Amino acid sequence: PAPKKDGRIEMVTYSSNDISAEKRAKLLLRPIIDSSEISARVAPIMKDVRERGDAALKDLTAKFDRVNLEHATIKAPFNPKDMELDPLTKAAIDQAYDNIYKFHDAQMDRETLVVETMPGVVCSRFARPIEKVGLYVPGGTAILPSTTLMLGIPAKVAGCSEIVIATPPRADGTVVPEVLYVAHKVGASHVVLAGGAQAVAAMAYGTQTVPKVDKICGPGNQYVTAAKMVAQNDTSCLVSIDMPAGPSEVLVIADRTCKPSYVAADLLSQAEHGVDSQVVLVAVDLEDSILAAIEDAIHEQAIRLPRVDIIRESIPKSYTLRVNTIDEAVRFSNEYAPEHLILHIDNAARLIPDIQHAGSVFVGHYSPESMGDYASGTNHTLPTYGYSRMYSGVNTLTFVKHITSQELTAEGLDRLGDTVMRLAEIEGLDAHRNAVAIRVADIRK
Ligand code: HSO
Ligand code: ZN
Repeated sequence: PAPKKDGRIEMVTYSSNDISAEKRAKLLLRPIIDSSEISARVAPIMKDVRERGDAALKDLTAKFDRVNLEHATIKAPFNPKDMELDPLTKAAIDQAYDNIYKFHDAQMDRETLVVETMPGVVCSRFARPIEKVGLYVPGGTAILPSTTLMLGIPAKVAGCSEIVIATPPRADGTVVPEVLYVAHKVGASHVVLAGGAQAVAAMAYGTQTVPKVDKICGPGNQYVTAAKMVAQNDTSCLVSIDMPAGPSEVLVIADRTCKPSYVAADLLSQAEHGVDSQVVLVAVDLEDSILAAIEDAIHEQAIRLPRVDIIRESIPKSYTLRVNTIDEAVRFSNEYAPEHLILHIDNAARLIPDIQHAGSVFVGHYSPESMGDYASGTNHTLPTYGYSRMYSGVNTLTFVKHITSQELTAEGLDRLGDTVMRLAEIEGLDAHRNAVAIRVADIRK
């Protein structure tokens, strides 16, 4: 049932002392996404864009976004008038850009790795940029220049030769100036005025005006995610993606040293993203009065927020789990594998060695997620839905691939030749054996 408009905004509370194993297992789950049903819905949209290109893109934007566009794509150089910003906004974007650039530049793999595995057998590995990348910047309920920074900067640092950005147009058919300004700063060649599966299809297959890309990155709703998966599985377009995505999440661990108003503020910053945001508070041995103070602060802060209507839906779906020890909290967090993990405890850094799964960790009372969402330097495009068990967030290496190489001397071939000939024999691959034997015969003459 929809929560009452004037009702108290609160999370459900459980205690690890009295929940069943089944209930605990349920708390670790995310809402079920029926990907086959969504894939079936995006398939015809993608086929249309593939077949009719820009015409389909414009028709679909008219249909889904109710915007009629003359051109579906803007090409660089962008019109300075379309990216005019007030000085404070520009300064904020520039400072965020600089920090994100610094952190991502330090991640770049510029040195060739060289290992002589045996005398005369030298193996190397070096990075090369993925040439053409497509960056999806969602529109929807918020404008997201920050996401343009988070995707564009690592692509630029990696040295991608073509950066294409897709983002839904505003009602008047223009691009958000903040997004265009960042597109300009990261050196994007094209901005595609489209959202949803149609935008993904345009970048995956290419159109008359949209270059076909090699990899598509960026967050999006279920349709965007499904379209990325469909494209990735379609060998005819030869495209990869960053990672699967679900609704955004935060798990907060708070103990008696926490400041209730800070905890509430952090929970709400996640809850305001969308009605499906996942918000979890793991309360470690908290007195009832501290938990009550957090709950009061959630309500009091929430009712003053412009996005309170979203929060009225997301917070009641969220929960607090009371646990007895920090160890128990960390164990639960590792099993949940959150996108964001915030540690509201003194000396929080001591927990880092025990953290096994999380997209990004916010350590201590003065590290709200908002800092990483915008400007500290870390990336905010992170694995959700429990995928932080095996995926990294977007980073500079998202936009490169590695090539290995080897060079053997005659001595190296001689030393290792018998081993390779023996292994080729075992596999019954005589041509492989011969490629070694023919050389070894010369060397050993
Ligand atoms: N927390 C979001 C990213 C974001 N926050 C963008 C504000 N703007 C998903 O990680
Ligand atoms: Zn956020």
